[in-house]
Amino acid sequence: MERTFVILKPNAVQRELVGEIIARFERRGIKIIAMKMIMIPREIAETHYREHRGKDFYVDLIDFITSGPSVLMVLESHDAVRIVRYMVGATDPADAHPGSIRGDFATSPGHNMIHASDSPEAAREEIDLFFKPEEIQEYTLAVRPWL
Ligand code: 3AN
Repeated sequence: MERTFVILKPNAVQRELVGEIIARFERRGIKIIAMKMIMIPREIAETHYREHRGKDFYVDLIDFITSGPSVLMVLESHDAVRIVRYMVGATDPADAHPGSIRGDFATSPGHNMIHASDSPEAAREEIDLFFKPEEIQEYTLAVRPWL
C-alpha cells in the first residue's frame, strides 16, 4: 500500500466541486485515511511550493492557495501516487485529458483545481507538513478488506 497527499484548492471549494472530486477517488477504490478543511497558512504554502520560489507565477500561486479554504486529504491504495496523478491530469489543463480532474474542470494552469504528490518521497514530506500523525486513520473497509 502507498500513500499520497492531495489538496483540493480554494477554487474547488468555491465551485462546489469537492464532493464530485472526492467521489472519483472513492469510486476508483482509493481509501481516504485523512481529510480536513483549512486555510493554508502562508508560511506552510511557501514551504510546500519552495521549488517554485522565484518563478513568475510564484506570488500568484501563494496568494491563490492561501485565498480561501482548501480540503486536504491523505489517500491510500496500491500505486497511489501514480494512480492519483493520472486521475488529476497534466499541470496545464490544456494538456489534461478529458476524464481527468483537470481535463474536466479546469482551464488555467494557475487555477488547476487540485494538487497531488509527484513521488512517494514527496508524499511523505507533504503528509508530514500538513497532518499530525494522530489525524491519519488506520482502518479496514468492511466491503473491501484488501484496501
Ligand atoms: P503539478 O501540480 O502538476 O505537480 P507543478 O508542481 O509543476 O505541477 O506546479 C505546482 C503548481 O504551480 C501547479 N499546480 C500550478 O498551480 C502552478 N503552476 C505551475 N506551472 C504554472 C504556470 N506555468 N503558470 C501558472 N501556474 C503554474
